[in-house]
Amino acid sequence: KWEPLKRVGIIGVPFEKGQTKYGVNIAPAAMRSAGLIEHLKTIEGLDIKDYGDIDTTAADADVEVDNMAHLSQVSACNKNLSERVSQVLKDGRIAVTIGGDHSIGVGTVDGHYNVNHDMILIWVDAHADINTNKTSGSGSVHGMPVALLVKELSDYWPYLPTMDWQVPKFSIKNLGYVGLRSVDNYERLAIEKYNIPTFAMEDIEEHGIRKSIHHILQVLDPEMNKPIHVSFDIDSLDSLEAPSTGTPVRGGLTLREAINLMEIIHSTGRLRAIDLVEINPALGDESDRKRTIEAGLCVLKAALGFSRRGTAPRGILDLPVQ
Ligand code: 6HN
Ligand code: MN
Ligand code: MN
Repeated sequence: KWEPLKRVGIIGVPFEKGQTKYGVNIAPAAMRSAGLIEHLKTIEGLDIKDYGDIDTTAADADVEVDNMAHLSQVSACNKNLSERVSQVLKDGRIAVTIGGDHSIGVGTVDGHYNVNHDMILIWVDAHADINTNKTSGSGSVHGMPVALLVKELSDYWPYLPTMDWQVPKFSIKNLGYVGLRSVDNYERLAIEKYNIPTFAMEDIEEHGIRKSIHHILQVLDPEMNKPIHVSFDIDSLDSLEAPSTGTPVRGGLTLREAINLMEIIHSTGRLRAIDLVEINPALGDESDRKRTIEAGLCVLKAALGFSRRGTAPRGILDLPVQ
């Protein structure tokens, strides 16, 4: 019943206020100048529309929430982003969002949920990003998007000025994790309390990436009938594969594992939104930057149907004769 969608919409989100390091905001421009669109065009039959960048220039309004930096700017960016993601999906396209730091997951998932209430969310990350302002050690919102999104945690937040547009409606029961290896104490408590299907690196060692993602999909959607949202933090990859990122952690996914993960998700035909976040081209040297951007491109291509086996020319049955 489900066939991979051949139409995609690209959204850039040059946003960095969910964390403290300069440079993650230039990733959409860096990805575009590295040939993002041209790379995706190598995928047979893919129809690509670029929706441009989200306006992320809101001034910092005077809102004070304890241990939560730049909330009003995070909020303004995500509100715009949520609307854009909904629009892309209503246009019948897969929403491909290039961040920006991971606080933008609030807007992408909110915008997706508003169109597809039955969506499931696969969070691919070294981190769980499920801190509240009470449990966070950093006060950076990029460590909090999952906790902001799920309705089960709404009682654990204070009133958040400027965030009235975002009523958490997504259920934590529709969330799974892949790639975790740096999880804070209360994040682990939340994973256990809500029994979130989680394949941390040691579980991936045990089962392999293929069984890991099949297991998550089986738990979240046994009928195999729900739209999939993948929020892919580039730091899920080992920092040797993707060094240019703000919170690198050694011992992560190989690029081969991440590509295979995305190939499997593509093959379901149910991928409707993918976020690629936390690439920071200002960190590391030229070779780090190039390697990280290339890794991101490989992940996106695999998600959108690029075949490592190659693709024969369409409608042609034989080699050309002399
Ligand atoms: N990311 N758990 C740490 C924190 O500050 O809450 C790290 C978060 C990293 C967030 O990589 O998207
Ligand atoms: Mn993250
Ligand atoms: Mn991360």
